[in-house]
Amino acid sequence: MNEPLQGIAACVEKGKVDLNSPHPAELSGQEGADELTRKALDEGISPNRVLTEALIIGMERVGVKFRNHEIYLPDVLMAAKAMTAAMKHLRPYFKTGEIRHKGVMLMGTVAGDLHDIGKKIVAMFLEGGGWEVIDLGVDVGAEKYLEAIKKHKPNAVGLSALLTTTMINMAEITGKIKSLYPGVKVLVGGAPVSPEFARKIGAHSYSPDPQGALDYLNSPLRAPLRGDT
Ligand code: B1M
Repeated sequence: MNEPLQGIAACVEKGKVDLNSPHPAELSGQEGADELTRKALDEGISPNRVLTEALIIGMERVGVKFRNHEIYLPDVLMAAKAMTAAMKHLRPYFKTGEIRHKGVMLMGTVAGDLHDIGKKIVAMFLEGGGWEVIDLGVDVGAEKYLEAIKKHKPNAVGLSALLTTTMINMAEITGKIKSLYPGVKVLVGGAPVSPEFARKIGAHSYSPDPQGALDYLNSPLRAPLRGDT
């Protein structure tokens, strides 16, 4: 990997947003993901290389460390912030078609549930992994998912729930999506959700964390439920 790309990947991994950001202390006073991404593009490095050889690599490292409990939620949030700062320079190239997303993913927290922090983190990971993510917000019922599928024609839909009383709503939403749009994959997650529950409601995949959701999307949409033997 060339030096500017290595620098950007390291900024995402360490959550170094820009020159003025005090975090992490060891990079204080140095340029962050924001400035390094702008410079890389100005030097003629293709936006696609910045995405695939720097941002995605940085976020992958974060995902693996988070899964292995080597880093914690605040570190992930800082990494996502750094990635967002870099992504703002890449957005125009997505619009011109110069870089293409791997696919489209709809994300929402299911009906009755207002918890959105985890869902947003998953969305940021997927975006950092090269997917276009359309976030439908919280308290999303079957009808809203179905309308959005019709409009955006996603490859996959992600359902998040944090309450034992709302995770049951995943069953109806999953059933309707599968019967009306059999080509669309349904991924479920959130603290109370388990592989057994996901299997019971017929979801295509379950992941306890953002990296697992990304791995599933990147695995030609054929991965078995995590937890399967
Ligand atoms: Co709520 N709340 N809350 N709450 N709240 C919990 C979830 C609870 C466990 C607290 C407790 O009692 N110990 C409990 C649920 C109990 C249960 O159902 N068994 C609870 C309750 C009861 C409630 C209310 C009912 C309280 C009340 O009013 N009496 C109420 C419900 C409101 C509603 O939704 N209708 C309520 C309200 C709230 C706040 C609004 C105050 C706030 C939410 C703010 C917001 O999101 N904007 C809140 C919060 C913050 C929490 C806790 C403290 C933290 C949740 C969180 O953000 N975790 C939580 C207790 C706890 O977890 N310690 C709690 C951090 C987040 C990064 O993790 O969301 O798990 P998480 O997401 C992870 C993974 O699960 C996974 O990846 C994420 C990143 O690692 N993941 C996916 C998530 N979605 C995924 C989807 C995927 C794949 C992976 O694929 C599609």
